[in-house]
Amino acid sequence: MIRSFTTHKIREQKELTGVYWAFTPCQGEHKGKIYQVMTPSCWESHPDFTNYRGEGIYKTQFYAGGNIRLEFKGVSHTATVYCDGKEIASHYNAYTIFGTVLKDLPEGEHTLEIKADNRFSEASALHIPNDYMSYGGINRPVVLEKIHEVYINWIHVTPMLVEGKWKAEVQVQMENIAEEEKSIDIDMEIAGQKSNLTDIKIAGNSKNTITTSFDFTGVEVWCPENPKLYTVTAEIYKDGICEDDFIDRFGFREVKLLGKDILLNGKKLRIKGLCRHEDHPQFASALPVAAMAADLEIFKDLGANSVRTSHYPNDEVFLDLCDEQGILVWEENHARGLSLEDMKNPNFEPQAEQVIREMIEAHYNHPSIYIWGILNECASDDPYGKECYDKQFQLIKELDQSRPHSFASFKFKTDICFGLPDVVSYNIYPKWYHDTPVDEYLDDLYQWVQKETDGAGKPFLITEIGAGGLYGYRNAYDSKWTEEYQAKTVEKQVSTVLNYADCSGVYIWQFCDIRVCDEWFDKRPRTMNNKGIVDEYRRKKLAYDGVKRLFKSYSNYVE
Ligand code: ADA
Repeated sequence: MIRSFTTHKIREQKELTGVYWAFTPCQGEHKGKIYQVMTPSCWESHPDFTNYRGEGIYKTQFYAGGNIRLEFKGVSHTATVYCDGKEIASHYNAYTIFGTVLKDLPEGEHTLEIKADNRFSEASALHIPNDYMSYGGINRPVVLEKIHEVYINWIHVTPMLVEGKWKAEVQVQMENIAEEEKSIDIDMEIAGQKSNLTDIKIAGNSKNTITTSFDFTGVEVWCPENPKLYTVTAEIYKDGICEDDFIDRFGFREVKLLGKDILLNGKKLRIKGLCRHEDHPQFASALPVAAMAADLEIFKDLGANSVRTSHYPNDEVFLDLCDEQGILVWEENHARGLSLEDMKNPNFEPQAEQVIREMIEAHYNHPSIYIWGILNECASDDPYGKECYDKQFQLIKELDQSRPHSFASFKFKTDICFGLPDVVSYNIYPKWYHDTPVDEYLDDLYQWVQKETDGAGKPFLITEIGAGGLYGYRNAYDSKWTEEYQAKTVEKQVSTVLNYADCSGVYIWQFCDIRVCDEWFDKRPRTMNNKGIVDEYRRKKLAYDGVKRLFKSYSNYVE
């Protein structure tokens, strides 16, 4: 599924889902053997490739002609794309969208090949052996479109409340793939308001972004309790004929910071969240929309109001569902636990910054996203690391001034970056990785931030706290890894954080058990990260009811 709503009524689109692809591994014992598969899917979901780390080629046919655009929602983790044997695109990172245009394609059958590579190497600074699985395959949909010479790349809507009245700034980026300059008209409609711009010029082979402002009366705000969504449409006309259109959704909501509070529509937010990986024993990281929706039903049953997309940009369909269900999102670029050495890989900065650009360009309009995160638990205790954090925060502010930003630190009292983010966030594991009492540990850390760092006075979030629990494991003394120990510990951790007046909320680590890379076997029973409140099949552990009771006993806002 491309999106949970129609994004085009004029532009012809065909999702290459539900068609057979021929899959061939390029290495390993099955090298050269041809398999019939459907996408989106990861090769680890096939019995012959449950642990295959290498390259694989997916091949299918399509019928088209004229100006064709191909969009790849996710290929894991490095893609090289060929049409009729000729390379037409390449991309690094499993979690962000890329596309390419084929001009004047001859009408007829064509062959599309996507080579996916999930190997680890110096060329991959972000996908590294880690405490989650870097799968291989086409993890999100491939979309085939027919376009005219001028088409719309994206629409960005920035709602703002000015003296009690809602306004919105609307940016439309168009692309002209012809050699010569083009002149077009644009009709826009947004939440019932219309506008028409004429004789917009776009130079040959270039992009042009136009900006228009609108005023609104009588609109409903988007909030967890009433996730009201509105539609924005732009249509391109040439000589009176509509040649392209783009439809997106947005919400009237405002995120501001006031002292130590995060304000959603002027009210002090209390985050009751869980960290979620895109991971499933059947689907790997290529979860179908029904599985995503089922996960969100569990979030709602728990009384959670937020999800942290640990540790990468999520599938935009999942974000659509969060918009519709009123689940707030902390979305972050792709990084987990990169050391100073990892950050000094020459590929790190360009690859990390590319993810930020692609994430914000594609996800800008989602009202559920209230904050952008970066670089989870990277080298924020080092001057070089700090320079990287600083550059990435500056890039976020260039691309989006409407949301705060943050990063999740695990550097305890050695972090030197808290002057950079809008919100100070920590991952802590008292009573799991160390037996310190939770309240003592939390208060000691918060007071250190206030007294010793430039993070003083900023909103403060706990972005990870939790404990391991093996589904079905019991013993006579409730040791670590029993469900009893996890339930008792998580209840104590979550209640302590939610009771801490100076903290804006909590994300439990984590929603469900997930597969991790083999290299993590020695630290992870079952080669899984077992800190889920539900296991990988989404079966409740003992901790579930305690979390539900706690989350339901706190409102979404601090009175
Ligand atoms: C870190 C990390 C998570 C996970 C967690 C754990 O906080 O951000 O991805 O690895 O630790 O389970 O220890």
